[in-house]
Amino acid sequence: MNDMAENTATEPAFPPGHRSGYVAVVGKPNVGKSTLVNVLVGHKVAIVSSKPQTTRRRIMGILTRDDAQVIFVDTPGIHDPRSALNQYMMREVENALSDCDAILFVADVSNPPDQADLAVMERIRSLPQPKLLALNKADAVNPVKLGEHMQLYHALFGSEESMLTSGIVIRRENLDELLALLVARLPAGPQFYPPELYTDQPEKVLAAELIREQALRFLEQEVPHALAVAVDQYAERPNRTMFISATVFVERDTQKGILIGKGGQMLKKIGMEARREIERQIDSRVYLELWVKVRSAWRKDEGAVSDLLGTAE
Ligand SMILES: Nc1nc2c(ncn2[C@@H]2O[C@H](COP(=O)(O)OP(=O)(O)O)[C@@H](O)[C@H]2O)c(=O)[nH]1
Ligand SMILES: [Mg+2]
Repeated sequence: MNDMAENTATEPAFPPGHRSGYVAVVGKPNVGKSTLVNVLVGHKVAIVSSKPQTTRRRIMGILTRDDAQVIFVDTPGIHDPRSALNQYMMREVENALSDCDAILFVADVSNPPDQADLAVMERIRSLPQPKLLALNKADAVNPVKLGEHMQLYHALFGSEESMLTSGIVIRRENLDELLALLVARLPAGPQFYPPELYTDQPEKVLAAELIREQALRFLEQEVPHALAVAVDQYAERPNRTMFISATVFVERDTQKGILIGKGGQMLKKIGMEARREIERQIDSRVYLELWVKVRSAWRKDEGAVSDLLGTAE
């Protein structure tokens, strides 16, 4: 017995050359961090929209290969914290940074670096972890400007820190190269998670996020920022149907009116699109029921924020 215990303790827990670690994905809002994580992981783990502040929590996306396990930690965009919600989001970024093995800084190369990119760089500059820059949205700029912007980002990032990569997520260009650069910067280590696991989010939470994604898609102005979604029931019913009942929270009666729409048309559209998307992601039939509630100024209320988004560690 003793011998066996000793044997297992001294045996390497992972094959030689295997690497693993956490990669914090940071950058200003709307540069394509979540899109990039989804593409690299090969599953939709984080919702994407053209509205800033779509990502509110840290979300893990796990990529398992024979030679490595890369755990991407998608984060809310780094921005100025004013409301309780914004403070919550910035804590999520800080937690991801304090707990990672490498940092992937994502920027939008279709625009030159601005104050917000500078703020991101200032935040990560002195951290000890290896850093990599991914320049996204290269499809959205002409070649001349692309070259100019790349130089500016290069200067901001500092060439001594890491090689510059231009990853065009939408065209899936340079992604293998980006991954190779990342993996090379991770320490030797075992698989931390079973290979079939690709996110830390329970299905129920993913469903709530997919509902919010569709609401973000169809709603404009101040409504997207005021949205929160909670799944109240998530249960398998006969005939392999998942029964999901969820509440969409807004902050004001006027927003509730917009969300429901004339004759309930808007809520119906959001519900239908969300149901389709959830069905695609969980590969099961879905019955989706949506409720709307007003919870006034929830974003300013710390208790309500942790209630609706979960408690930050
Ligand atoms: N043109 C272009 N748009 C992109 C690219 N990658 C992402 N986007 C879009 O940029 C917006 C923000 O993406 P998202 O991943 O939510 O950004 P995040 O806030 O940094 O997580 C979405 O509308 C995406 O479809 C890209 O490579 N090119
Ligand atoms: Mg995001």
